[in-house]
Amino acid sequence: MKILVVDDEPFALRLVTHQLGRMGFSDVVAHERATDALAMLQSDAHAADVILLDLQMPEMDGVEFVRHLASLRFPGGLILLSAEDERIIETVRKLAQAHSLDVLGALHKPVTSEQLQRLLGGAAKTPMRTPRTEAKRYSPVRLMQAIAGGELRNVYQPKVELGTGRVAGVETLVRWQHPEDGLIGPDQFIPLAEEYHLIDDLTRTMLVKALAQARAWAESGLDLHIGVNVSMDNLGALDFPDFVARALATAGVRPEMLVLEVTESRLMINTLAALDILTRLRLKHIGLSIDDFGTGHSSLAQLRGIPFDELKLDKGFVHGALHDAANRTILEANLGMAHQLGIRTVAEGVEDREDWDLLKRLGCQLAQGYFVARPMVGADLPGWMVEWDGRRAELVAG
Ligand code: G
Ligand code: G
Ligand code: MN
Repeated sequence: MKILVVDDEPFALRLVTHQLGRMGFSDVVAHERATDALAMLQSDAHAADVILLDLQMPEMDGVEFVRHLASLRFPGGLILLSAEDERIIETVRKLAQAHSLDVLGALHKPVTSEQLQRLLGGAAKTPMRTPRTEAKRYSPVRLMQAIAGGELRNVYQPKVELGTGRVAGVETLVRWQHPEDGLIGPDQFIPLAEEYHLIDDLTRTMLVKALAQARAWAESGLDLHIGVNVSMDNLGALDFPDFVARALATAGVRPEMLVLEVTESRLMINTLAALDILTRLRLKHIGLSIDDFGTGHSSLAQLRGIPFDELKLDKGFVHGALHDAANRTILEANLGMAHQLGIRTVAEGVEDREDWDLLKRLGCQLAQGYFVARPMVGADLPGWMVEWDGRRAELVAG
């Protein structure tokens, strides 16, 4: 295994190289200057299987180095080393992972041989990643055909009350059933739809289907809120509230049962129009939810300006929050604030029992996530509810 160590401190560099040598790693290259290490990788991205990277360096710091590694699509493993605060190391780790780098671990300096052994032992077992293939890019014309030709499908993910286990509603999520490529997730076509002004057609198509589904559930005795995602770009068409009102009337669904989940995915282009539209939706008693709350896109300023009645805590803060003091603090603060504003709270990304118990203890009202259920086709919901009834009692007790 070829190991590259990058650290501006000659002493630290010698120490780690020595530790690696004693552990039996002989193919070690050490660089005091990040630029030299980078030059080596630029000529051959496979020059190292694992990089041990110090974060605090004068010429080029670890964050810059990570950015260069990402643009080189470095396929090997990365171990971060730093004497900085744990939270700084964690942030760089997340950044590197977001760049799709294979982060083996992050260590606080000085590192012990045991720590190195553990991380490098793991690296030896997992083969090098093949560089990720770029997501396929569809043409706007193809997407337009898909929308018009009914290739988009709705799936539904339950939102349940943490206090009682009652199923309160669902969120509608779109999928593209592509005849050749199979099932495609929204990340691969929503941005395209926004860019080419197809999002209005897409949203309206989904909404009509979701309302028909809500009506069918209501007729079989299931009284469920139905959430539909709305992009900020939908809020430029001033007839949107009227369209929604007509669609509700046609389907025979009460406006109170619909919740539009708004994410600010791109910069708000026309703020005044958006405010006009959101306010008119509220006047029609349609529910408004602020989605992905806590991320850069959705923030406090919007809570003040727009009459939201539901707040969705972003999954990035939810899963694993029990073991992350910063995320727990953010959750508590946001829940307290929503409570004072009289806004219903939903935690997204509840993936395990620990997440469930924590959110319940913190007084969050609704939970959504893999722990409860994955998104499913509408016909599967009644069957899932039977199964859920079996799990429910135990989760609610205690
Ligand atoms: O479904 P997934 O599980 O992969 O959703 C990924 C993202 O796509 C989420 O942020 C969700 O809000 C968004 N999304 C899903 N369906 C729709 C939709 O119908 N319209 C819009 N605008 N976004 C959607
Ligand atoms: O609208 P939005 O981003 O918030 O939609 C929710 C997204 O999160 C969808 O892509 C959905 O498939 C996904 N999702 C739902 N439950 C979970 C979960 O428990 N964990 C994770 N990581 N993603 C989830
Ligand atoms: Mn959503």
